[in-house]
Amino acid sequence: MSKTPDVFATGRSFNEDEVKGKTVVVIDVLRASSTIVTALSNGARGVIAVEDMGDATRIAQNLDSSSYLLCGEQGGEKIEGFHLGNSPAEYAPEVVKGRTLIFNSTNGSPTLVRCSGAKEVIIGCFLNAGAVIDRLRETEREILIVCSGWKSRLSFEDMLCAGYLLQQLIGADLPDDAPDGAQLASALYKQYGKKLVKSVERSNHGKRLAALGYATDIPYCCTLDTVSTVPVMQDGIFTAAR
Ligand code: 3SL
Repeated sequence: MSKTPDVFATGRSFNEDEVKGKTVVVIDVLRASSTIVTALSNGARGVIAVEDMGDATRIAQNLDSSSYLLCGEQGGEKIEGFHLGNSPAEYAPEVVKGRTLIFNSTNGSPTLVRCSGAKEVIIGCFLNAGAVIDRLRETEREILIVCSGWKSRLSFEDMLCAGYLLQQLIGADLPDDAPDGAQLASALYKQYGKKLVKSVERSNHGKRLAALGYATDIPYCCTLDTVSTVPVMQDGIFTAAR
């Protein structure tokens, strides 16, 4: 690893050229990155992230209907006509095994699409943080951590996860020349990392999800280092690297 990774606060706060030649970790703790990591760890064949529902249905038209599932959310709820929503609890092995998931969500999947020009795109969250760190330690490339955020705004839980990755990768104190985004994420994790679930429950999106009836997704998505699957993009499809 060459220098302290920068942290972009939202999926909109960068120019797509900025990711070129780099290893990019995309985070959407609540819930796209946690759901995709869970799905691949439970045997999904691959995940195609798309920008909108139109792209999802266009891709599906060219696939055998038994081979894929249309997945994702709008306003946190399953999209009408889709097979699955965006709760990781829906992505059990018996549901996803061997299937290609065509995945559309409000912030996570468009952010993945915006990062697709990077040399390497991987998906990170609290669940697979340890495995992501192991992979990042091996790269010589510049690393960027991209938080999906919420509709061009910063999300507390994504910045917190970025801070956790930095702490594991570099240590509790970053060098003085670390970029502001990294300093902020690191300071946030120092302040709130010990009360992860409670602080994420208090976040804007934590409250939104609880109001929609998905409160139990929050402690699940805040579980540290339980999954060894690292989704890595190749030819537009995320598959599981272990
Ligand atoms: O914005 C996203 O990509 C989603 O993860 C949001 S939600 O948690 O499904 O509401």
